[in-house]
Amino acid sequence: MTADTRQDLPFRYEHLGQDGAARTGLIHTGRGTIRTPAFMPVGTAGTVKAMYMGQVRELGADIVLGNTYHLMVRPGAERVAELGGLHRFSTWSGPMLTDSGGFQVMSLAKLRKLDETGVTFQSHIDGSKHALTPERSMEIQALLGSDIQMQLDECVRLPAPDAEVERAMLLSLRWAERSLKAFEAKPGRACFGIVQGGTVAALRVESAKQLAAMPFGGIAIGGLAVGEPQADMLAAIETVEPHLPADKPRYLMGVGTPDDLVEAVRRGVDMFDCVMPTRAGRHGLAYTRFGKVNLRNARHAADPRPLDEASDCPAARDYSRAYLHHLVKSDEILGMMLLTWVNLSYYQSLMAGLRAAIAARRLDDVVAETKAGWDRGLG
Ligand code: PRF
Repeated sequence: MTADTRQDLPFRYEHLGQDGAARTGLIHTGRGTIRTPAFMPVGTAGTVKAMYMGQVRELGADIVLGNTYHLMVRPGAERVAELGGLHRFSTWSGPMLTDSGGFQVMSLAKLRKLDETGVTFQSHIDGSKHALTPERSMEIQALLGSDIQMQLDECVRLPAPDAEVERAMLLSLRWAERSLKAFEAKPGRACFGIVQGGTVAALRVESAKQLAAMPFGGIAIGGLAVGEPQADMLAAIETVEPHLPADKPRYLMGVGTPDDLVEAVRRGVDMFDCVMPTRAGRHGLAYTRFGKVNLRNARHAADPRPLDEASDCPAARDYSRAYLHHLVKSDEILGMMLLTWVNLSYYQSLMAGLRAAIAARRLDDVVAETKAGWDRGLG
C-alpha cells in the first residue's frame, strides 16, 4: 500500500440517479472512485484518529480529508513531499481531499492577521510564524499530493453583521480566482471553490453564481454549521443549490450530525466531512441506528448486550455495553478506538443506505425509517 497509486484518469462526476433534489453518483479521480453521497472521515494530521487506514477503507470510506494547516505547522509540507506525499506517509492509497487552511487558522492559531494577501499566524503547537496565501495554500496541497484541493476562503462565525459576511464573501471570491490561477491542473485532480455568504440569501446567490462560472472541479458550501440553527443552515443550502452546476460535485464543509447529513442529502449535497463521529468516539459517545448513546451513563454498567447485534462492525456487535462503559470510565485507549470504529461504521452505513435509497427512488421512506430508529432509542 505504499506505492503511488495515482493514474492519469480525468476527474469527473458521473450522475447515476436522482430522487427529488437528492443525487447519487460517482466522482472519478486519479486515485479511485468516490460513491456519493459520501462521508469523508477527517484525517487532520494524516491520521483518522484512533483508526488504522485499512479499517477506514474496510468500513466503506472512499476518501479521507487532510488539513493544510495542521500539516504545514507539523511536520511541514516540504517534509511530507520529500517522504513521497501524504498518501505514502499515511498509507491511505485512495482519494484524499485537503482543506485549504484558512478555516483552521481562524479557529486554532494564535495572533492571526488577515488581509487581502492572505493570513499570517502563529502555530498553536510551537508559536512559530507562518503565512498562508491562496497561492501558498495551493502549493502546500500539491506538495501533500492532494486529489481534491480547496481554495483558500474566509469563513465568518455566525451571528455576524451582514457587512462583515459580505466582506468575507467578496474576499473569498477574489481568493477563488487566485487559487484557480495557482492550481496546477493535473489529470485526475481537482480544485473546488467555496461558497460563502452566511445566512444572507442574496450574498449566497452571488457567491454561488460567480463560482459556478469558474472552471472549478466542484463547489463546496462553506460558512455553515458555525453557530446558526439547523433550519438556517438548511435554508442556506436550498438557496444555493439551484445555482450550482448539476455536473459537478457539491460538498458541505464540516457537517455534521446524522440528521444534518440526511437533510442536506435531501437538498442535493454530495459530500461531507466532520470530526463529529471521530471526536465523539473519543469522548464516550456512540452514534448508532438507535440514536446517540452516552457510554459514560451508569445504565450501561451491567448490560451484557452489544450496541447493535445486527451491525457489520465488530465494535458494535461483539463487545458488551458494560465493557464499553468500563473502558470509557477507565479512560482506556481501546474505548476510544472501539467507539470511533462504531461511529465511522454507522456514518458509512448511513451514507450507503442513502445512496441505495436515492437510486431506488425511496428516499422519503428510508429517511422516515432511519429517523424512527433514532427516536426508538437503544432499548
Ligand atoms: N471553509 C473551509 N473549511 C471549512 C469551512 C469553511 O467555511 C467549514 C464551515 N463549516 C468547515 N470547514 N475552507
